[in-house]
Amino acid sequence: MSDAPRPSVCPYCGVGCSLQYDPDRDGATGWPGPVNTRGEICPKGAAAWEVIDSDERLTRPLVRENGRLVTASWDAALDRIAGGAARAVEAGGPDALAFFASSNCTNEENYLLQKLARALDTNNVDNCARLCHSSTVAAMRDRFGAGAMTNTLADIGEADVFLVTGANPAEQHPVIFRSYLLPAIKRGTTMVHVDPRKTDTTRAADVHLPVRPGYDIPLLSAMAAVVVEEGLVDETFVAERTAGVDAYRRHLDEVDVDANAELAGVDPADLRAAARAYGEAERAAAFTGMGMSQHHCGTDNVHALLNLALLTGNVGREGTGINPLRGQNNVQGAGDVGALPDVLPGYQPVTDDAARERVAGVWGFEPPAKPGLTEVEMTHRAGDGIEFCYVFGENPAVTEPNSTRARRALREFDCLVVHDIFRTETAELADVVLPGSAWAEKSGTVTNTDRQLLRMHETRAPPGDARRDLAVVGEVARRVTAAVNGATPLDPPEDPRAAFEELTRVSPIYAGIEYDAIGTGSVRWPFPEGADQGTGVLHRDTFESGDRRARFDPVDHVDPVDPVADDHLVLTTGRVIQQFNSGACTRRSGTLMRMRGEDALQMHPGDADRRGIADGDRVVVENDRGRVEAPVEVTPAIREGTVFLTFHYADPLVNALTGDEMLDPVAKIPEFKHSAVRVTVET
Ligand SMILES: Nc1nc2c(c(=O)[nH]1)N[C@H]1C(S)=C(S)[C@@H](COP(=O)(O)OP(=O)(O)OC[C@H]3O[C@@H](n4cnc5c(=O)[nH]c(N)nc54)[C@H](O)[C@@H]3O)O[C@H]1N2
Ligand SMILES: Nc1nc2c(c(=O)[nH]1)N[C@H]1C(S)=C(S)[C@@H](COP(=O)(O)OP(=O)(O)OC[C@H]3O[C@@H](n4cnc5c(=O)[nH]c(N)nc54)[C@H](O)[C@@H]3O)O[C@H]1N2
Ligand code: SF4
Ligand SMILES: [Mo]
Repeated sequence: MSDAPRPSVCPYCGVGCSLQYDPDRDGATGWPGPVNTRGEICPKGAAAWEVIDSDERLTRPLVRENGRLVTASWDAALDRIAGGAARAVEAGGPDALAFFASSNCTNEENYLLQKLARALDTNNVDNCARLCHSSTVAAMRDRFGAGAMTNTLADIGEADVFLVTGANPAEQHPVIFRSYLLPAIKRGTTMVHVDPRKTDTTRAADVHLPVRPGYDIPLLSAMAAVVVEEGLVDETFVAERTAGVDAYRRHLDEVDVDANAELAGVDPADLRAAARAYGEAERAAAFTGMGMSQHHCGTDNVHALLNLALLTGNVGREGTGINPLRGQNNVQGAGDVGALPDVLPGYQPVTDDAARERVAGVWGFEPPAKPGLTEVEMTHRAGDGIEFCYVFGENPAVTEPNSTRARRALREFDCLVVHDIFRTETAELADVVLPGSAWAEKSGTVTNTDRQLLRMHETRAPPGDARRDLAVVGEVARRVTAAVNGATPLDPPEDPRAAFEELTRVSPIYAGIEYDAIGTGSVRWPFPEGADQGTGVLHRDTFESGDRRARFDPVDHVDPVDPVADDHLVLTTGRVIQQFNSGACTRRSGTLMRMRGEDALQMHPGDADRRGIADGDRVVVENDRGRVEAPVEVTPAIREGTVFLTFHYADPLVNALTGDEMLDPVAKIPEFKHSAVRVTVET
């Protein structure tokens, strides 16, 4: 294959910038696409070619022999996988199998992986959206009928007010921040930022509420109470488009704004100013991120935000809405195509008889009706009911909570398969490792944060014996369904166009979209008949649920899981612009490592003084779950009592400290944003 430039999609975040290979630079460069219309990109996009070119790429399959991973032929590796799956089903039935799909991979690849799970008669398939916006999606689907951005990047600039909570788009969604949010702010849009830290996003804010981690519900309820107190309720919207306002108002009557502000750790006057700004705005758009979603009350956090939006009529018009900024380049799509344990493609519940029958009409077999397990639950069942696990493009040894327990569990599987492009920390624990293709080595579609389907175009062949991901999943599907007793044999197409065409026949939200029509542009779901580019603003006259009304859902604060003793600090975790998630790709980029190669624990000067810690000191951060060491960055940018580390590194492995004991009861998301820790100077 020639290196002729062909536009593709950045492999990193959910913004979905178009990239292409530039032979002159021998690297990636921005290409004016549907999102980055001027070809603008961030440092990760600019360094994305280093993933392709890295000499650490997996080029041969590996199998474990006598405790060590050794190179093997594809045939031998696939035989091991088929044998492992057959043994697991023999011993424990189809639910002894587990599949981790990949939000970094295409719709077609994920569609095929979830179909494989279901052909094997299990719904044990999930993707790392579980650790991410599963709570947001649960709350939004419940109330509005769709778990996706209500609005589009093109219209959010019409907002008079942005309410950004638990998100840091300046670093995590840089092109959205620079090309969509900042220009509006420069034109006069007011921004309220809710975050325990001052970040690059906060610099553009008019009001900053440095919330205590885990206390978003009291904060949002107090904002709603101010809206009522000051007569800022959108009475027409509430009367016509909502249900249950009386109970919600009674709930708000009980709210003491000052007491809630104190509980949430913010200045009551600032909270009132934020509420007033949001309530008075003709159009206010909310953006919500991991600071909201990654709590054991993550679903309720988002319910509290939805209540505020309904009370002020900020849904269903340009420049309003609830806009979760999604994670990877295809985390929206991985869910859309059914790589989730409770829904089929297009979010049709597995428990819905009619939906299963419809799907069976295309597949020729009926998927199982019992919802499967979620990612953390599947890990917890390793060696205890689940014996075979296929991990596609994820690195749970670094990214799941309570790493010590997670790594022990990953070793417990009788057969752990890792299908990746690098020999990751998870691959080190595997029985079989399959070398796949990176972003410029595959074609297919991904769905970005504002529901746009974008096409990736292959520029190069994968290195060595590595194969295209769709071909790998296809071959695994052929071998495994042939080996497992009672499975429906699959012989999937290796052409993404054909896979996409089948997907559009199975998934109602993608119905009618044509692969070729996407071209180098985009098409947005939902895609009603006769649509040209799909639907922009959702919930205009009716909610996607089919109802004209959405209900209010009063929620109460629940205390964080970890009790915080006097000598504890609260650890919250997150990201920086130069690194991505487990760092599997960005830690292998020389350019990005030069920009940010070491992690540091952010700590407030007051907390540092009390412990005799100076900027740059190495400290031990520990709790009952684990212990890590890191240098300290003393900074007033973080609220007192709170410390912050990223999870981008295998060392310090911050997830050694996070908990998996109590998951969100609805979305099963773990608590990544609140752990009690002790910090001491290393001796
Ligand atoms: N550069 C970069 N970009 C990325 C990624 C990356 O790793 N690196 N990952 C991608 C992925 S998978 C995702 S999901 C998105 C995530 O994007 P974001 O949602 O922006 O991610 P985080 O940095 O985890 O969390 C955002 C903010 O929440 C704050 N926070 C912590 N606790 C609380 C709390 O209790 N309440 C509130 N209100 N805020 C709190 C943190 O201080 C942090 O600044 O980014 C995507 N983009
Ligand atoms: N403490 C803490 N932990 C967290 C979070 C947090 O905020 N704090 N955030 C959570 C969130 S939001 C998320 S989304 C998860 C992310 O968790 P993961 O999905 O486990 O993390 P990634 O590093 O994105 O893993 C992607 C893997 O896919 C591989 N890969 C990339 N491109 C391709 C490809 O084209 N083909 C194949 N086959 N492989 C590919 C990479 O090498 C990498 O190993 O982490 C969660 N963990
Ligand atoms: S903003 Fe996101 S999609 Fe765009 S170049 Fe940066 S990492 Fe890639
Ligand atoms: Mo994520």
